Amino acid sequence: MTRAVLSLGSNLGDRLAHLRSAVAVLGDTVRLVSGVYETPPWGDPDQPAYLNAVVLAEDPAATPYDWLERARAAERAAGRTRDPERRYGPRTLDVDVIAVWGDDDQPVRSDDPELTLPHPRAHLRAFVLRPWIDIQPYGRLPGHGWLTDLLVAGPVAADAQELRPRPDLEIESTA
Ligand code: PH2
Ligand code: MG
Ligand code: MG
Repeated sequence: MTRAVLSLGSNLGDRLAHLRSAVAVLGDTVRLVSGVYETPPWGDPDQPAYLNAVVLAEDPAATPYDWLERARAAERAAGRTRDPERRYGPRTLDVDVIAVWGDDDQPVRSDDPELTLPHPRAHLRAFVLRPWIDIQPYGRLPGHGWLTDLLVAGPVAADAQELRPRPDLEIESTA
């Protein structure tokens, strides 16, 4: 299995540092990193705003579960704790596996509740679609079509208006 799109989100503590640490944990598998967006909390409004970004990573040896394990390792490294009462509550770092493509370039499909692929709600999340478009303007979400179409569809379009690009915050410094 080769390519994965991962979504990063943080709304507790040093949010940018948490996004950066996720990219550091993913290490040399990282191929492209999106810009950073400040986004209103989705699902549970009683929490601080998020910083969100998306990463394209590649590793010829990685299975889909390896990507999940790496995502969890990055969350642990950022001191992530889970509140079972609050599924959409605040977090230092959330790393979600959005989609994975195999050697044949075909998208992996999985119904495993631990790792559903493609991510079952990605097409509804402006905070995933918008940064993803930064790095893959002609990208498609398997099963749903062009990212650019999804971003202007229905309720997502309204959320997209609320995202704020943060060009002052760079995950990967070129300095
Ligand atoms: N993640 C959540 C719940 N709500 N809202 C925004 N804006 N960004 C997120 O990454 C996010 C959220 C659960 O993972
Ligand atoms: Mg999430
Ligand atoms: Mg998650």
